[in-house]
Amino acid sequence: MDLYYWATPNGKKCTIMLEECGLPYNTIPIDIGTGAQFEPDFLAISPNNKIPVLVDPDGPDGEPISVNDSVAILLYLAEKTGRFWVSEARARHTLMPWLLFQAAHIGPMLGQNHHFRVYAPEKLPYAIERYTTEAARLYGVLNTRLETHAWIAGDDYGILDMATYPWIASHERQGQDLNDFPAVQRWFAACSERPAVQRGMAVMADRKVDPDMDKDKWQNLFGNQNPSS
Ligand SMILES: N[C@@H](CCC(=O)N[C@@H](CS)C(=O)NCC(=O)O)C(=O)O
Repeated sequence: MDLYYWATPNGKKCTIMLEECGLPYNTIPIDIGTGAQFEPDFLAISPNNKIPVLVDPDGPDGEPISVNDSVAILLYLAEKTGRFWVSEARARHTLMPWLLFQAAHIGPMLGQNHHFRVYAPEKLPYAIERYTTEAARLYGVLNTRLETHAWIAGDDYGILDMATYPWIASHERQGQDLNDFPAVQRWFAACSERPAVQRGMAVMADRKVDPDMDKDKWQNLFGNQNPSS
């Protein structure tokens, strides 16, 4: 399988899952700082010009398939391998809202928080305050869940933990102190101990987005422009 990747939280979710499943994979770097996400070949498999994308030569019908979006990739791999998934209906309907909580809240809000705290050329107090407060609220929601459950979905470690962990890994840059969220801290330590999580987080770690990127890179990533148009 080929994973089109850059070392960001959404990319790392997938390397963690591939490592957890013991699946062989190639990582194909898509340098989102140089605008590689806008190249026509990449847009053909990623219409929203984002990493990650997984290309599996052996899709469900035996034909190649490409899957874009990190959560869709986690679900794809869980279905393909039968691992880190819950087949029982009640457990699945408990997992899905939390998976959407990750996709719709944890990722986008912590991403915006990160943007205004780290990458914005102008430090806007209103935006920093808004997203840091929202991040703290989300950490609180997670903390309440983890006070009564070992893992986010319940008793078992799974794709929900893999989806959330790489975002929480940047807690300091999001202005959050894990001492304020003891259950998240306990869960974070438990995830961190897993060898597959360590391997997944380390993939191309030297290729992460540089907070001190130059103007061109900044424009590619945040300028809302398609450099190829
Ligand atoms: N919902 C998508 C979001 C993916 C996403 O935001 N990818 C970022 C890196 S983490 C990206 O490719 N950014 C490039 C750009 O916006 O031009 C997912 O979970 O995969």
